[in-house]
Amino acid sequence: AESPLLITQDDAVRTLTLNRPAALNAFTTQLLSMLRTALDEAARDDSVRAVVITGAGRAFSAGQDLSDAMIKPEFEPGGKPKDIGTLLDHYYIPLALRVRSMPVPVVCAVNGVAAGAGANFALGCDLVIAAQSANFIQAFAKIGLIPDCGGTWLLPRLVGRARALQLALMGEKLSATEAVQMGLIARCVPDADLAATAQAVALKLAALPTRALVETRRAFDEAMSLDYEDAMKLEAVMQSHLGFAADYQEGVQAFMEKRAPQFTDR
Ligand code: T3D
Repeated sequence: AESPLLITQDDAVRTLTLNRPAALNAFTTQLLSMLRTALDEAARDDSVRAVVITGAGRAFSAGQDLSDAMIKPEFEPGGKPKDIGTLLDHYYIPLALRVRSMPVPVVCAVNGVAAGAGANFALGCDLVIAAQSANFIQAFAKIGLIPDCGGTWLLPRLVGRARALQLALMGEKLSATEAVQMGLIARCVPDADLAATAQAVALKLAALPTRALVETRRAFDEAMSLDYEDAMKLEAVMQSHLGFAADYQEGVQAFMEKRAPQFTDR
């Protein structure tokens, strides 16, 4: 059988494609493990300067595979429902943190529906670009759960409490266009252009000073829990380090010499 995760590389861009199209790329524990391993490998590989995550077929991901053995409640007498908390602790949390700590930028190309953990996994990536026909569904409430895979943290921060509650409680389909208008995602493009746009964006990111991009993500995340002054103090500490790095020297020198910079830090 074909692998549930396809891994390809074009130039400095590593692309990970969720590949269980018949189940709308729902996450099994196997797929979650493979995704995390693939991200670990990309993180270790210096030839990789940007990652694209996308899905095969008509969906990005329908979230947790509700038929996967680990979570299927057993209703036989004496059978116990499996603990979803354990599933989150062992699979979803490390995966989401892996994305958030990648040493290179991560672009999510949402090619179709992104539901439940599939939506929130996508929203945790650095840049989310959706196909026009894609949509986002906070499907959790419909099956008696709360938004997970970072949803409770991400949604109110991305769109504010009122809209976050609207999305999470109603669990309605949100089109890619509405998602852009709401500020949930950065960009939406015609379906036919999605793959090429994601690749072009990733290539552009790959040519930029990687360390500065990753430190920007980290500064934004850390500033969430800081006051104005402390955020600026953190900026000063991070800027101090970046100011001694080769990329800064190259960036300034290239500017002065009116040539394209060649960034190498990662
Ligand atoms: O225990 C836990 O849940 C742990 C925590 C998990 C976090 C979560 O992710 S909870 C949310 C889980 N996801 C959902 O509740 C979404 C379920 N899926 C849907 O609501 C719909 O499939 C969609 C709205 C995403 C798409 O609808 P539609 O009509 O375009 O497609 P479909 O016919 O429903 O699905 C196509 C196939 O994919 C179908 O299989 P079949 O009948 O052709 O053999 C369907 O069963 C399968 N599929 C879709 N979603 C899942 C799935 N199989 C397993 N798990 C899924 N989540």
